[in-house]
Amino acid sequence: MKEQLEAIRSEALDKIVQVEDIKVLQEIRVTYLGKKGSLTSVLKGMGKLSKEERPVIGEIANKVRDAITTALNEKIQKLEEAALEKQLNQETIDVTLPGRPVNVGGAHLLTSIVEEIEDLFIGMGYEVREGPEVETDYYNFEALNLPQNHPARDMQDTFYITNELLLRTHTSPVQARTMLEYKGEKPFKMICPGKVYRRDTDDATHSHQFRQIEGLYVDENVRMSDLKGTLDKFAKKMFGEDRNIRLRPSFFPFTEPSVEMDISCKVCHGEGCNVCKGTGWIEILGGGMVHPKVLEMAGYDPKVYSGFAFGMGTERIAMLKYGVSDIRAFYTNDVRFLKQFHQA
Ligand code: 2U9
Repeated sequence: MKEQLEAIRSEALDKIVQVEDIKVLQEIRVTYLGKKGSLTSVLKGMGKLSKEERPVIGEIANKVRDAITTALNEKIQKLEEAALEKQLNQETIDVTLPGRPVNVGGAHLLTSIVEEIEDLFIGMGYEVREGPEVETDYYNFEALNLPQNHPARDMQDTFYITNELLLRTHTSPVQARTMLEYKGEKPFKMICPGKVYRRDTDDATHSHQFRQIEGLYVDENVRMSDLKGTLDKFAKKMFGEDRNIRLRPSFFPFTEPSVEMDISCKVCHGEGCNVCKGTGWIEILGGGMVHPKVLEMAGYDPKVYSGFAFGMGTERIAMLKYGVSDIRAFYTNDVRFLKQFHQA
């Protein structure tokens, strides 16, 4: 029996040394140590041994079982470690490899310009307001002192939807709505950026859809000098502290008196050159004191309140600031054009 046990030990250990597969090792465990395994069947025959032999053989059998178990466990552990090592090596990440570049977009130039102008006016106490692009004839024209038969109401200039509804031709109805909301009682400062629509033929300087930013300040004792100071601040912040402004008389139905504002040419500083067509000045926006009729229609007493208003084309501001010569570049979205204005 002793010889049998020794044979089992050496056969099992030989196999364990040779096998390189965990599954096969588990099968070896069953073959030698399982319920029907060869070691177990030898032990079953121990009943036939004498009293003296039994503990001796029992001890040998235990040693054989321990030797096989230890050899199996060690080999399985060794194979598992090797498998893990192999997997870790395969999954190694080289952190020194350069990353794949990610295409990062950026704000459209017009969006950036609007945000810049908003920040500037918010800093001067203005609120930013928006309103509908489909407007009523009343808010777009009537409330702004553009009565029936006024030439600006012409079908040639306005996209009418019905007799009463139209695509707004300016952002001024947002201001009319705000004044009505404040019921003729509250002084306020507001700007309203937004899209407007006009029946123009598109070319380098015209678009049937463009953007405006308009401003309105209503309070007691608002004067033309307040408008001039505000617009001077705007022009210098937007185009550079070395730029000057001038106001020229003009006409708008909703302001009286009305003005147009020029800034000094950045190329010739007022001397006259090609850029400013020899005048030394470039027109950038319009404005004026709110017409008493407009104040009155919106519920503000023109004897108590006065106000100034101004309006500018956002695209025009962007074109002048960045030297863009064709307004259509803003809408065709060629990334080569757009990318130039992305901040790093
Ligand atoms: C209310 C009262 C007055 C808004 C004004 C202008 C002058 C102006 C143009 C500039 C270029 C429009 O984009 S553009 O074609 N705008 O010159 N806008 S005053 O005046 C208002 C608005 C609302 C209640």
